[in-house]
Amino acid sequence: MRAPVEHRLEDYQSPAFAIDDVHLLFQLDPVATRVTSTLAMRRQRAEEPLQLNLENLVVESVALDGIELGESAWRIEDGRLIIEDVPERFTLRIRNRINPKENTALEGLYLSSGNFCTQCEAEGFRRITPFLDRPDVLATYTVRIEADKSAYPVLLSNGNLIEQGDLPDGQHYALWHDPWKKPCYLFALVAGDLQFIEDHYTTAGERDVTLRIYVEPHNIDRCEFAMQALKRAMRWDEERFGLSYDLDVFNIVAVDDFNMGAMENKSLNIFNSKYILARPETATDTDYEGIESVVAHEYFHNWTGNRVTCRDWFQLTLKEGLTVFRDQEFTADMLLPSIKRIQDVIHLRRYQFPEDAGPMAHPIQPKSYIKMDNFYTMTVYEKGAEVVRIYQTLLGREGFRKGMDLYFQRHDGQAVTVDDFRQAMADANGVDLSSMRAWYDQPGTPHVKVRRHYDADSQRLTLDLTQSLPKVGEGFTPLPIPIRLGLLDASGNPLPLVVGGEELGMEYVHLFDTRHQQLVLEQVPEGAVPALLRDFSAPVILETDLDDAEWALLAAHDPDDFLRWDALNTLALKALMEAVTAIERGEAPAWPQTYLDAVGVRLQAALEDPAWHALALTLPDEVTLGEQFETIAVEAIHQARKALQSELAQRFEVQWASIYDTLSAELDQPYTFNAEQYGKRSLRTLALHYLVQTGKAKWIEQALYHYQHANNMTDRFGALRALTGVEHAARKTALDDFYYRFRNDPLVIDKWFALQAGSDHPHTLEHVRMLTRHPDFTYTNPNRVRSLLGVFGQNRAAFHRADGSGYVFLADEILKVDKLNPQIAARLLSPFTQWRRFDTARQALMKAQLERILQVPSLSSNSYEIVEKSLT
Ligand code: 0A1
Ligand code: ZN
Repeated sequence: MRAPVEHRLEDYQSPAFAIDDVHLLFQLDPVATRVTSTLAMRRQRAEEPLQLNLENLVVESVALDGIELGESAWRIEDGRLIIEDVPERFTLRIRNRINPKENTALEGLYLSSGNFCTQCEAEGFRRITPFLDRPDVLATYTVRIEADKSAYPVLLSNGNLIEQGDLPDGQHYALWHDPWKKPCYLFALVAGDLQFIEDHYTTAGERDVTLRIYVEPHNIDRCEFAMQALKRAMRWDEERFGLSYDLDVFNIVAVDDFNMGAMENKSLNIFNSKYILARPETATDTDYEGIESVVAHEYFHNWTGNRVTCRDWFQLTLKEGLTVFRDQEFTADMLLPSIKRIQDVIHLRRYQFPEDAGPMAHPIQPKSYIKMDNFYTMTVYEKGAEVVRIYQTLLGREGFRKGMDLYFQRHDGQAVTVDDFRQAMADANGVDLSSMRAWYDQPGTPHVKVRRHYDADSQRLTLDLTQSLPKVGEGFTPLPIPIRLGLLDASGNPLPLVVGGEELGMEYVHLFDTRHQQLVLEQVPEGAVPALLRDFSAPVILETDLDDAEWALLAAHDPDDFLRWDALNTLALKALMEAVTAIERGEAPAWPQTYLDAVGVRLQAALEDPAWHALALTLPDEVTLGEQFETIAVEAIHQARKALQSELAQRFEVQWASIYDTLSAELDQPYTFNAEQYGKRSLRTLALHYLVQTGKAKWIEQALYHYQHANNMTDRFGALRALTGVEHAARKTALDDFYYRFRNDPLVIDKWFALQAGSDHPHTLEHVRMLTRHPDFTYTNPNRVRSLLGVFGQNRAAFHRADGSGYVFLADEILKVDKLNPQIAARLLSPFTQWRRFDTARQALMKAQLERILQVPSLSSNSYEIVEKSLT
């Protein structure tokens, strides 16, 4: 194996050549596509040879200013086409061949369901034609596509359609021109047998934009929701950020085989069909929510990513952190702001915190990489969004908007860095934000420790704040951490905050930006409780000295929806942690009365706010619970959570049943995806889960009835999920029925695979092994692979079986995937990266698999990077 090259931020050099204009001719053929590229180039640095990136393609000819170059004038070396001698300005014409059908990596030009499509981010364009494949080379593109007319009636690329027509031999062509300069990672091409739905949007500046969504013909009745979501996103971006669309057409294409969620190619977004297709009978509320936010996310990239792009890939969070923040704010406005924030925090703690504590931890601006694909991470995206949110928390919404306006004013049409973004925020508000740099340079989740000292005589409550960054250690640079706080009296009434004699209102944001600080709150009555980190104002782990009664007070009374949720969640976590310790000692868990009472109170009020209560009454997942311990006790954690679930089920059976019945009556209406129904369905499904957990036959039968009579996928799948956890004939009845009902619907069959892979049934490993041989399983479709193998890797009980058989199985499967699609294989490796967190026996078993994988001579550099970093 060739030693993989590490790319480092500190080595950045501006490009030696500019490409101002690109003409591409595609003569499409599944196994031998001919690409002719004509590049208008300009030297920017003296005495350097021209070096174009290339991968997996055959160069047939090279011509400079119209003159064919002999074989001695150019050479191919280490993934580069090198031409030693070129003038100041010149036109380069390259002809090359590619094989889309063989392209199972799904980067560059490939086939999905027989249609051509492309994926160029991050470095896929070099698999199409030799190029300066880097985001700081911006050019205008004109693209001519030629293909068989009957097989590929639709031909699409970026920008505007200039011309189309027929050619001899049943061929036809289309000519597209994109007037906006763009980096090659935003190039796209689609050719296939597709149908579209069309709609229009009129921008604030009166531009009429034609909107189309293209899908395979049998999916044409599932696009309407995505179209409406797109229009909502377009309006929202005008209202919130003053940003309008900048072309007359906006096209979306949905394909079944896609490595990620979707891609923001200029005016031709390509989507994983999972994030477009929806009908009530086939998509759950969660699917609808995902569609709305991904459609918005890709659309928002038109400004944050496309109009202003990244100088290099180390700046990825510049576009991704910012665009995730924007889609979070959008979804919050469309759904319910507090619900969205809680969901995002659950997600961050479940996926990003472990990444940030593990061997793949990296700053939101990584400093080096082997394969850029490996850095499309929860850290760059979700923690990156939290860091953008910090600007808004510090500057206020208006100040943040001013910063955004200045950012676009300064940098429209440029490829810039995260420092340019920070500077725009600072300059627009006349403040110094240089300390924010610390968030970009250091990995790891910061810890904030709070200790209280109350002096009754002076009525002062001193908060002793300490921050640390365990991942970096003693030498860390302090981070600016905004702490949004309030204060409640002993009966839960809000109190005004007084600091340094100044009255600051009922809530304020304290900027904690040193290692250690004391915050003295004045005029504080005895028994008052501080409410810290409202709205989760920073991505940190908070360690306080609050006792259970104080958490319960916050859970019952804090005005902040997030903090009330977090308080109850903290009580649940504490109860579960004690239970884990008890189980490890061989004792039965005892549940704290304060927690049980708090749950009882919530159940009384649940129907007043179903969406919030559905989140509040869901127990922390096993991974988040495991994060609380140095060593993850797989079995004890699993048992503790099961035990608490069944305790809450039995103790509150009457309440769950009443919630279930009331909501069933209220939900007896046609399905619509809206916040109200969403909340009610979530809570009703949760109630059903708890009822099934009682183990009583009547509730299992009820769940089966619920499954059979559902008029939408949310309810049907909710009931099915409840049933897959039980040992009862109803389990098989429902699973079989589900398969036959939806066997022709791949996105639903993905759910069927995922459900079995994630089940806590004792035989999950055997089921998953069998499912890899199921006729509907395939290693070439990323959604299917993720549904089965990705979900299995996240299944604590099944993957971490004590005998190590789960590890051997998954390692074998990853090696199969690695040969076909390295990006997906590298992602499947993620559960292995956590090996140091488990007991010594499991550590050894996991490590042995990592070492075995590393020995494979043909291992991809994607997988190599993950395995190698995990072992060192
Ligand atoms: N930029 C897209 C995500 C994306 C990233 C990489 C891809 O291939 C390696 C594909 C898509 C987004 O943020 O939506
Ligand atoms: Zn994105």
